[in-house]
Amino acid sequence: MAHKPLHELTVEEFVDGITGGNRHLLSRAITLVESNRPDHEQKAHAILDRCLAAGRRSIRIGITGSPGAGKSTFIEAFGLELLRHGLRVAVLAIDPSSTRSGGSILGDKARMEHLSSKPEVFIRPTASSGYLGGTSPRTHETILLCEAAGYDVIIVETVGVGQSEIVVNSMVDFILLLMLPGSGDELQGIKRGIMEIADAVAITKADGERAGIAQVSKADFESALRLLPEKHPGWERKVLLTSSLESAGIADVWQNIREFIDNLQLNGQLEQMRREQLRLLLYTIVEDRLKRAFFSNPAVAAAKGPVEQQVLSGTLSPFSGAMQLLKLGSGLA
Ligand SMILES: Nc1nc2c(ncn2[C@@H]2O[C@H](COP(=O)(O)OP(=O)(O)O)[C@@H](O)[C@H]2O)c(=O)[nH]1
Ligand SMILES: [Mg+2]
Repeated sequence: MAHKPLHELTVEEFVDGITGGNRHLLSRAITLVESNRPDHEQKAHAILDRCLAAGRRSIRIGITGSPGAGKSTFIEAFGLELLRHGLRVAVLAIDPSSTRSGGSILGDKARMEHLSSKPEVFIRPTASSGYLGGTSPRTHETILLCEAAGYDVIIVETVGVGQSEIVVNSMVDFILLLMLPGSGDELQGIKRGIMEIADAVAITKADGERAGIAQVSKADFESALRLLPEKHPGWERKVLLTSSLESAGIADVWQNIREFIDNLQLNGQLEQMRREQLRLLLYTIVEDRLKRAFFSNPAVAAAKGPVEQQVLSGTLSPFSGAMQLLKLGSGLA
């Protein structure tokens, strides 16, 4: 492709393009955000600063659940529902396995076939680049770019591996947890942490022979949710039955999210939540920068292997090892 190299486009060209709805430039700006090159990063942040100043707002929805829970298929049906309401939709599909194979992303694209062909829709598969569960400050920055591009609803798909949802929780307004029919027994274990951050649960694939068991799961999850502490005071978390294949219950999910947003807007919680998101982004960026600066320090890079070996062989304690590295890095110890 005969694109101008990224560095040749000015910040103004990027910002005008993004805010003017140019999907190609939005995509290239996201590539800058994801780049590790210092000049790219600098440019990305200049673009982000200008984009934030545009002050556009969206509804940000996190969709989480185990692999195979039906997230991508749900987003296809849900996205089409949003289009019927005249909304523009951005989808950030984050897949931790994508760095290795790329295969699952292709699968996701296929599952969002109708959605991805619409001009009002922007779909961006995002490689996790080593972050737990695939979310990073970059995901948040990408959300901000999509917002500046005028997308009304931004959907972030993450695989439910535990920690990633907690991170996503800091950048979206609403978290929808997708669960398979008959998964009620998972309520005892690891899924509890994820349940605590969900604003609603959708039982997926409630069609065909699974319809009956989906009803049972709905009741299981409803009672489990009642036992959890409130996430947002005054918001009662619902369990909804959905079938993406039959487009059933999809409109109810959107209705539920609208109610949630209206509810939080009325009592000022939405504003508070947005401020909290910015506060967390501030510190996430600081931590991310410190960490990268530290590990890219040549002295640290050289000592890391040997120190690690000594810790593993028991000749050095992890604490002393950490201090050695920190001293080499920046005198932080
Ligand atoms: N019967 C039925 N199957 C579904 C439904 N939604 C998804 N599936 C199937 O479940 C599998 C996993 O779906 P996918 O969306 O890729 O799940 P993800 O890994 O959570 O993104 C696919 O084979 C889908 O065709 C549904 O509503 N009903
Ligand atoms: Mg998927």
